[in-house]
Amino acid sequence: MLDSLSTRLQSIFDRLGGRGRLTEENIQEALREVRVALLEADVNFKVVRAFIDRVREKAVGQDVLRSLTPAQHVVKVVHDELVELLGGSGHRLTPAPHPPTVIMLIGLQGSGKTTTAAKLARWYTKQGQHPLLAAADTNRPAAQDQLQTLGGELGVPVVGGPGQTPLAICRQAREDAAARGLTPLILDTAGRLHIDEALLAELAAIRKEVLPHHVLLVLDAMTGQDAVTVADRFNKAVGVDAVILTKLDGDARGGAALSVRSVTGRPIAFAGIGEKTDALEPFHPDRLASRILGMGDVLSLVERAQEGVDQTKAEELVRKLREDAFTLDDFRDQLRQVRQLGPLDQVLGMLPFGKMLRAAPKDLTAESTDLGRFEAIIGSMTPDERRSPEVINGSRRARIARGSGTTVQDVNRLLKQYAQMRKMLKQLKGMEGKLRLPIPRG
Ligand SMILES: Nc1nc2c(ncn2[C@@H]2O[C@H](COP(=O)(O)OP(=O)(O)O)[C@@H](O)[C@H]2O)c(=O)[nH]1
Ligand SMILES: [Mg+2]
Repeated sequence: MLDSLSTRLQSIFDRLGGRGRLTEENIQEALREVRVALLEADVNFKVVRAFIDRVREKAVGQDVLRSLTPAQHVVKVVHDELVELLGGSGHRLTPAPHPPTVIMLIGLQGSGKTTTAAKLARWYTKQGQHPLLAAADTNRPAAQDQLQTLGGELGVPVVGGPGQTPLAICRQAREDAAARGLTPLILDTAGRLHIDEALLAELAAIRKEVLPHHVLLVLDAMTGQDAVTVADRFNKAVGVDAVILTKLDGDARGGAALSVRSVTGRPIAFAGIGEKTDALEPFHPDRLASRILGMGDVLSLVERAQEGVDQTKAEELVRKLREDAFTLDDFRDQLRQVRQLGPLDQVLGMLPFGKMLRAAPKDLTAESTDLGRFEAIIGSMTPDERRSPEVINGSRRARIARGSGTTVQDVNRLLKQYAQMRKMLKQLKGMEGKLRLPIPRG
């Protein structure tokens, strides 16, 4: 997520932190580099200018230079201004006083509306609600089928079929939702490759008649600066209450994410971070700012962990890491849990040291595919071997391989990866004290 911008900024601040004493000129120079990094990330130039001005005002003062850790101070100022730029405290969709809450998704073709409609349905289902999806994209024949399929997978009802106009589908859907006690109602509308007046008129008519509580513009983060122009047009013609940024998992340069709030004045409500229906997150400006600056997004990870991972196990793991008592049993649990959290790459991106881990030995990141084999291997070890893997000599390896239907090479590979993981965890522990807290929080 915004990887290249993130790498650039982190290297600028690493260099700044690496100089002993800072002069005002050092800071000015770093800010010039930040400016270039933002422009190259396709952030709107006016936004960049205002951003750098604000940071400069706060970061280039005697107070900063005299503080013990001027570089950290500068990072903190940049972090805080990034949070502001991304929308401050974030934006939540308030439920309507009388259900159904109606959410209308609009945006260009391919921006991710239909996928996002399904993601939202899943998200609200997880919150204990019973949503209804309306397939109001009659432009492409396959669009309604696409939503029907996704709704079917999620167990969420979908209304709207061929032969009805978009307006009729939305109107009918609203009545259905009220009658069946379903909320929120999520309207998936048609898009075009480019904005055209007919589309805007159709959407404006739906808005006027169906009166959605939240009109959400679905924006593809990969479109960079253009996204901002698109947002402006939709906002003027239809009215936009908030934005959902999709495809933040891709190598989006970040321009849209960082500009859209300040150019349109509309907050970002959710972020799409993958193609599957679970890849949607409420947008938290402070978390993304921390991620961009390499401070990790431990909070999002914890939230996911709470969804998928056994809490007591997680706590036990932390204790074991502290006591350096990480056994093969723990290794197996760990592999299982990591797999539940999502693709390893996404998970690592949320950790403060995720970037470093991503550079870790290749075969370690291939672990999820080996999971079944690993489970079998660990399963045919004795409890003793699992607790103290150093007792596993050559003949034991052969026995374990036979017992698990694998080869001695597989057993060796597992033991090697376990050793690597232990080593990495130890390093992490050692680094944490030094690197984890560059910024005083709050
Ligand atoms: N990687 C990624 N792909 C996405 C995301 N959201 C949507 N997509 C993909 O973008 C393409 C267009 O999505 P779709 O929902 O059909 O767009 P629509 O035309 O606006 O309805 C599909 O291939 C989706 O799988 C996202 O957050 N991340
Ligand atoms: Mg669609």
